[in-house]
Amino acid sequence: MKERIHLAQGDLTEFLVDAIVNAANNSLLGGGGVDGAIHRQAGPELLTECRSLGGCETGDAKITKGYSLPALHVIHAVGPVYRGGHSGEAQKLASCYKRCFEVAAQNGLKSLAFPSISTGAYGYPINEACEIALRTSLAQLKRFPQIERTIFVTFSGRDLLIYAKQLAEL
Ligand code: AR6
Repeated sequence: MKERIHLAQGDLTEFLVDAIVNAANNSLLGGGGVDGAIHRQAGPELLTECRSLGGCETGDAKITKGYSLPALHVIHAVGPVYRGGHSGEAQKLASCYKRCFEVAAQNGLKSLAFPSISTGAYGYPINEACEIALRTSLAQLKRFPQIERTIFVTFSGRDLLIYAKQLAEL
């Protein structure tokens, strides 16, 4: 399964894959961080489609087209705000990744690129979030052999090293 996981450092909005995953909020109407970057690159049609979706629960994900992005689609996932770790955050974050794979499979997608969901504005500690991201994704890749390529894209070199270390240890 691990051979279908790749790591990269850079700007998620530049990746040419079937879908990039957005670290969105419940409104799905845009924000800062990777969400802001995705909306800027995709153009205003993305917001128009997002308005029609009626928001999204924490731990769930919804798909749109990618518009002016190189990626064909955007899967908007809503991660939990980190409140110390005893408010179901781990389960909600795992659910986010799981739902992204389910939505990707339902739409016949073969390649996905993820940001590190919840680890920016939402404050999730990177080490814990990274372990959840990798473990959940490995389990989902087992379920969905048709998903050929999953890339975890980190903004910082430090985060990339954490992903590389944890992936090697799995
Ligand atoms: N490419 C790759 N990674 C990025 C990029 C990018 N262009 N920009 C930021 N990151 P965040 P969250 C990294 O805050 O914590 C928004 O306002 C960033 O360094 O984007 O899930 C939404 O609307 C961090 O490692 O998402 C929500 O309200 C990771 O992406 C809220 O923020 C996630 O940081 C969601 O917060």
